[in-house]
Amino acid sequence: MRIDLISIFPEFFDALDLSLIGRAQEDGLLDVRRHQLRDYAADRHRTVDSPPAGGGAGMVMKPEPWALALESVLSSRAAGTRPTLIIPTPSGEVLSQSLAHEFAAHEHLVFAPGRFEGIDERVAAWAEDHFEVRRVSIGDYVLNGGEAAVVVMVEAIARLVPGVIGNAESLTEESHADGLLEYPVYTKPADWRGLHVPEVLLSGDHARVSDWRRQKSEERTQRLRPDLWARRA
Ligand code: JFT
Repeated sequence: MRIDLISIFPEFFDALDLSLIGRAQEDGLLDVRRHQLRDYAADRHRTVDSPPAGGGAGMVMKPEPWALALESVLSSRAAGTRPTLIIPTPSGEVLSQSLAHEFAAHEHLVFAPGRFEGIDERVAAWAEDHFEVRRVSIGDYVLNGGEAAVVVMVEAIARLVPGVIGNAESLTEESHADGLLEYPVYTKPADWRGLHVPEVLLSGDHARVSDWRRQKSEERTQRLRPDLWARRA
């Protein structure tokens, strides 16, 4: 999978070189490319923002640097392909595990995280001619810009690309895969500071263990996430 990240803070994405996603890049499963939006500005001050049309507080991102940066990505894409452009915005569709799965099946994702009061709306309109454009939010709280949201989205999506997670079982057993929360987990020692690992987990009876885990997952989901329980698979 190819991933392009365009931002005035490309260093924000250094965290993606760590751990699982970093290994997947070394293994050639992921090709992550960062771009400095200011490299596509027209003036010597490398200006990317401008006052909002209609007035009001703050600044808005100018459309032309975005178009030039996106055109540069398009010129380096696989011939005849239509990449998906993901624009983080508080007003987008909210990221879910099923949306992450959908994006993980795409061959080329381009992320356009902005700053200030947002990106001139015409960038998304113009991009429709070249990309599948998606406006996505990571949840109902306010960030100062799209970069932190992109780190979250890339981590959620990239780990679903075949081969990125070595043990495919850990994908099917995890939280949200079946609409249930995780069961509690323990390790050695069996008695730690007077707190004990549940006896069933030491029994060696795999059927009892899996029944217990399913029961704990269901209890937790009903108690902590009645919204998930109502819509479970
Ligand atoms: C916030 C954001 C997401 C997501 C992109 C851009 C500017 C600051 C801002 C905040 C409130 C209203 C602008 C962004 C997000 C989320 C994404 C931008 N801002 N207007 N905030 N919260 N879940 N994705 Cl561009």
